[in-house]
Amino acid sequence: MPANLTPEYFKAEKWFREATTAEEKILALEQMLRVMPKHKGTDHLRADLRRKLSKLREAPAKKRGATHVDIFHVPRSGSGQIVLLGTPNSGKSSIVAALTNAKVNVADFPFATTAPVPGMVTFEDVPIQLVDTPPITADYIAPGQVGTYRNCDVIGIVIDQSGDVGEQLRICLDFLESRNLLIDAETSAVDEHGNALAKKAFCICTKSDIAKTGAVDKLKQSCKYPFKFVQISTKTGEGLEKLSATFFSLLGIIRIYAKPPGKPADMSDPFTLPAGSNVMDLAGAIHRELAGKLKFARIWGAGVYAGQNVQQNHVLSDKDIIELHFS
Ligand SMILES: Nc1nc2c(ncn2[C@@H]2O[C@H](COP(=O)(O)OP(=O)(O)O)[C@@H](O)[C@H]2O)c(=O)[nH]1
Ligand SMILES: [Mg+2]
Repeated sequence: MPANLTPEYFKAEKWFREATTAEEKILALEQMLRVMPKHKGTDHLRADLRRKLSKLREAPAKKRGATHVDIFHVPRSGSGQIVLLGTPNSGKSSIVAALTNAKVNVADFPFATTAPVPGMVTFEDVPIQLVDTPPITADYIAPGQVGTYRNCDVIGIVIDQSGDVGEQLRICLDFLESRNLLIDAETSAVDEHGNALAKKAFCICTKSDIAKTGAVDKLKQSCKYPFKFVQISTKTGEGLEKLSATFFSLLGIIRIYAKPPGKPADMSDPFTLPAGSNVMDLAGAIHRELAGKLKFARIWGAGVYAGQNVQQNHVLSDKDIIELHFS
């Protein structure tokens, strides 16, 4: 064993040992190589890891599991995907049942949910996908379930306020940290394409109607991450509107209504774009070919004169109405 291997390295090594798919193993090996101290003593290990990595990368796709249906892969739809994470009976399925039309199994026994179930939440006029998941425990997580989290935009950590909140949070954070799924100031790991592996996360504190006193304060004190905490009860409906609004704000998206010249805008069906997008990004989102033909745009919205002409690089705000003019 080479000297000077760091806790970060051992964290990545644990991730590698527990990985069940080739994709996950590749990510873990890349992370091991990234955080490994570079000196003579690690040369052998480095070469060994590189060999493992290229073997995995060269394996044909079908050997890497592409031929069987991956029940943990939830195809995205809507303007963003939120995936729930929590221990048994924390109230995950109840949230999806309360906010969407999806058929989920709410039950007072553990492991009633065995595969991810997506539903669609509508916040104002934005459809957002919300995914129910099987529970995790300190000892067990379904093989492949990490893939569901790998693929999402935001992770909702579900904590039952009537139970042991500290223990539930610890189990969820251990899982996320060991897979590099949480934004962590020390290692913002990226995959081979440079995409961040870490996800935004926040806490959904359930069962407010039967909460232990001070449950959320206790959670906040024991949590080292600057999460948002939203308290809800699916029995009384408390906090459910705030929860949908939080989904929207954490997705970091803006709504833009397109207006054909001389006609009113279609206010029922916005385009959604990442916050910070400009007029050119909107044209590209409507149709790739349009972006090249864009001359200028007129805009109605916050901080501009109604109908003001703006250039292609004008940064858009949520709820702007845009009239695009092409050559
Ligand atoms: N009192 C109360 N019970 C709840 C609430 N949400 C869920 N439950 C109950 O908690 C149990 C587990 O809920 P479920 O949504 O199936 O949890 P999951 O295992 O995390 O999907 C069920 O008996 C629910 O009726 C709530 O807001 N208040
Ligand atoms: Mg469930």
